[in-house]
Amino acid sequence: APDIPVANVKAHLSQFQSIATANGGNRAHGRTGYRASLDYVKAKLDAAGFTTTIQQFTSSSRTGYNLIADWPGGDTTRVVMAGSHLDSVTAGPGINDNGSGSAAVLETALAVSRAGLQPTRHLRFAWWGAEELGMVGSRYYVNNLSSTNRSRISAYLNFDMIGSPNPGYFVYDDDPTIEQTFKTYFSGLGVPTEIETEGDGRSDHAPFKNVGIPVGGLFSGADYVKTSAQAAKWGGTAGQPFDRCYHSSCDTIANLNDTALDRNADALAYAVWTLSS
Ligand code: DTR
Ligand code: CA
Ligand code: ZN
Ligand code: ZN
Ligand code: ZN
Repeated sequence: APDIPVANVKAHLSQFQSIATANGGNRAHGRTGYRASLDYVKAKLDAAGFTTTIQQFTSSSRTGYNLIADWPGGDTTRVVMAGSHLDSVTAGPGINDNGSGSAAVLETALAVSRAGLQPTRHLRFAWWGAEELGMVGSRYYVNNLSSTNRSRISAYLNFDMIGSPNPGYFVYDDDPTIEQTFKTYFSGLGVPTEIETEGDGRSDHAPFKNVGIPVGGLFSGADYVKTSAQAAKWGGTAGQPFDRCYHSSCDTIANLNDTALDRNADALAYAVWTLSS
């Protein structure tokens, strides 16, 4: 798998920051900043040769949107998906939550295009709307899959908060094969990981898991506090939250740890390359 340039990921995050600033300070469901974020991501993918689809839904009497991007080719009876929610809370620009996941998934998709990757399995990328309202967009997507199309999804990888300023390195403990793929990558870096336990039912992998699709993902921590043992192995500050700006107005472009963002983006690419061939 290629190295994902963290500068490219940060460039997308700067765009999300500018979009929030130009749209009332957020990128929340039903607000102009959300659709502007989606239009930015879609334009990049269209230019890179993806087949993009916007899926519309209603939540809290406002229109929401999922963006689905298919990389042409591969065995469409075996689909590997990677996704992240694109919406923020109304309190702020949502750069770590979840611009970080959205930007890393976007840059990985663009790396697939740059490489002209021809995976054995079909690759599909997704940016979900209205996760903050209760995983509304991802649930809508899963609920609207035919049973045939649902059975064709062999893996869903989720990335929700992967650049936390006081980062931990958590790997979802759901599907063992997917978990091992991520753990192999991080052990190659010499970075210890912990299993992600608090998140089941709290992000967009839940609707996929609920219908029996193998899921996995990465997480750098939210409002929980980093222990001294965790600070000893990961650095950062014990006794402080992994992200003290979680769901706050200070979740801006300054609310990131670039090393965590870089490592997680590279792990994302490694998993996409490995699991799709
Ligand atoms: N609920 C997510 C943030 C979140 C909190 N714990 C986890 C665990 C795994 C993934 C995500 C999360 C949100 O606020 O978007
Ligand atoms: Ca990198
Ligand atoms: Zn959130
Ligand atoms: Zn989130
Ligand atoms: Zn889990």
